[in-house]
Amino acid sequence: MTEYFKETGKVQYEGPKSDNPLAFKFYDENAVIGGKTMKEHLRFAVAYWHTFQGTGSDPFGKATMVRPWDEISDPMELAEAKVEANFELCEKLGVPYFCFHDRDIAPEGATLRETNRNLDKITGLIKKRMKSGKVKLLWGTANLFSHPRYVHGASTSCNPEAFAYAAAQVKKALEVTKELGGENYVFWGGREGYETLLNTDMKLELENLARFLHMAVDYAREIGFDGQFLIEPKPKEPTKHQYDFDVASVIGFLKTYGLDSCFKLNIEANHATLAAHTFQHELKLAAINGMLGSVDANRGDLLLGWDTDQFPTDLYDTTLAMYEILKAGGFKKGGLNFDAKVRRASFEPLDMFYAHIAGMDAFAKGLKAAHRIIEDGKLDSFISDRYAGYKRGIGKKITEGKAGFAELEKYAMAHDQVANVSGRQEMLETMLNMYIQG
Ligand code: XUL
Ligand code: CO
Repeated sequence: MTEYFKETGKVQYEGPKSDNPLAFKFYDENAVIGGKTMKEHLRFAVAYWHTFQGTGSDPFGKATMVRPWDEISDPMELAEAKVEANFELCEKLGVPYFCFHDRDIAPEGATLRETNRNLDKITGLIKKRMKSGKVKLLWGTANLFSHPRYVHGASTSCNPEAFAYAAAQVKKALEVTKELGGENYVFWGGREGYETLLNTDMKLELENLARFLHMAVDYAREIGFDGQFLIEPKPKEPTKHQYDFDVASVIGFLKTYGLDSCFKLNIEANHATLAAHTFQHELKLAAINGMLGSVDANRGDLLLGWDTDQFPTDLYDTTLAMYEILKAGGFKKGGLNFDAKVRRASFEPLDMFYAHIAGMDAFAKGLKAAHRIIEDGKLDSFISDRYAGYKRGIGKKITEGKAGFAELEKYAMAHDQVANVSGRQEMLETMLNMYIQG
């Protein structure tokens, strides 16, 4: 078997004092935190698209990535090489999962039939490599946005032929995901949005999107796929307005069309910030609605208005994300998928290792800090004390639905000097710093 990443062996945990950039400082997969190992808590996944399909090209320049499979020109041979490279990378990093789009793992053929044959062949190869059980599939999805047939969208296209093709593609992607034991199936609305309402029937497009998702749910039942369906919100890019804008709009959409019991959300950090929310906001909103499914772990750049998909290294973000995830009971089927790419100038294969190690360590540190916050209980009790008024007197009547405007007016007439106490934001931010510093 070819070894693709010869510069690195299995990445080891060396602890916080190590200065070896190819070792973990905080991620010790067997360390137990709150009754679960770090590996069980964090459920890391490698994203096939960025890691094995990313070239470093941007609108201003060509590919820069130097990869050990660069010499292979036959598309199927290349796909096979990438399968081997994926398992080698995951095993060396100790990442237990990977995620893919159908078109990441196998090339399109001249016809849909040939494309499906390519996919079957690579699926067979992946299945063989998965036998050791070390690396599993967190989720599969279909790429319904790259090919020009999806120029007007897929399930929200004005063209029913594109709708039908997308249905055939998702049908096959569901079969492949099931075959590989995928724990979830993701819908990210690639081009499901619009550029201008001057040419768009928004009502029909939204209804068709809902019809499409119902068809997927029905088909999953038919074939016995019991993975979790996930929707990944994003407000813009590639379309000006994406229908799955943010957590709030997706929950509203799912409820409107009777899909809320079949879906949870896959929250991506950079998509949250593009929607002008924090990552924590999106996680919290999904969690309090019982819809926190999985996470695309990355980060954006506050100075840039697009999806930079950087590896997550901000400890405030990882701590607050893990705080929300732990408060929601931890991941069930979901995990932390590094939907992240190395920068264009980080073009050597070794950079892929540095990047994943950085992300894994940042989340391990975040997990530890979040666990301390919860164990300590000070933050939780601060919040519960802040709302304690709703546990007694008039507050209790409000939350129990026992007071209306007339009674509240009577109360306010008798208590018209409203007294408040400080929100103590700066004190709490200092506490957060202390938890992160450990
Ligand atoms: C695009 C994005 C996708 C989804 C899967 O911004 O995040 O890669 O995660 O289609
Ligand atoms: Co994503």
